[in-house]
Amino acid sequence: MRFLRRLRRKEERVEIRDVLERAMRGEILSYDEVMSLLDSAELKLSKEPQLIKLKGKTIFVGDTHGDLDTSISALRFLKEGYNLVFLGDYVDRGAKQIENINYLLANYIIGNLVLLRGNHESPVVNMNYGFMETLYHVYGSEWQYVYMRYNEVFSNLPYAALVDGVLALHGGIAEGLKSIKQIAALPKKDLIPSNKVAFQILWNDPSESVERFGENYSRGGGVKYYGRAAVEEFLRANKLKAIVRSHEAYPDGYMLLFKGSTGIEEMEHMLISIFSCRYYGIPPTAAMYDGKRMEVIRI
Ligand SMILES: [Mn+2]
Repeated sequence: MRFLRRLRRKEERVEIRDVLERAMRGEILSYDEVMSLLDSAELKLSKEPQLIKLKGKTIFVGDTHGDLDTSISALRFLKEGYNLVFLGDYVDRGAKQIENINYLLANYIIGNLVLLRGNHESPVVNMNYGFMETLYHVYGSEWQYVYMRYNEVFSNLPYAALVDGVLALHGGIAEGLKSIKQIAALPKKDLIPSNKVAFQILWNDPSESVERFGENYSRGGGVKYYGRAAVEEFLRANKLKAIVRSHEAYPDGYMLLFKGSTGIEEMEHMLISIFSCRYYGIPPTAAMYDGKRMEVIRI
């Protein structure tokens, strides 16, 4: 694949600065431009730890799924001095999948936002829910090289972020996950991913109807529901206050689960689920956390 890819490179001279500017304007890039964007993104992402540690006021953004408007709207918080953590699922389903992921990667390359991995940042999912097909329509006979390259880049995205006692990840905690140190030790470049803990971090859903873990048949093999006791024990063992996750579009754009004291103002639940893509008929929602207080915001 690597050899083929090199063969496909044309002689077009690409200035990375122009590529980044075009991506940040939401323009579709040529084959050589997108390859150069992906090279730069991978170079930086490959050095990221699997568990990103941050301090200070932070905005968490849920699934965007091709919703470029939400991503643009969220980026303004960087200028206001917030950390910005996206919880994954940038491609598939929505109207501007390529524009959305390129916009985020370009901003990531020049800035310091955090892009976590979602279950759609994997070829087993994005070959079926729109991203592969979209690349085919835009890049014609070269689609497969671009598609492969995006997924290689996605396999470098970190799985979780830790901000003042709050753990952010796409799906949630996993059966067999006892310590956040295990997250930090997860393998990079795991394309599917094949690691069971990593897979569940991307796929699992919280549920008030199970105590610890139960089969999540609605999502398919290997996916679990995690319940109150699992969350409580995990938070206590890791001296954490709460979990922020995405992955499910609740009608109000967010949902609080597992009532209990967290030590965070405005948050009497141990978990908050947020969703930020406006194509689901829900208000696009994010969470704002300053180390003391958690607030739901519309973006
Ligand atoms: Mn998801």
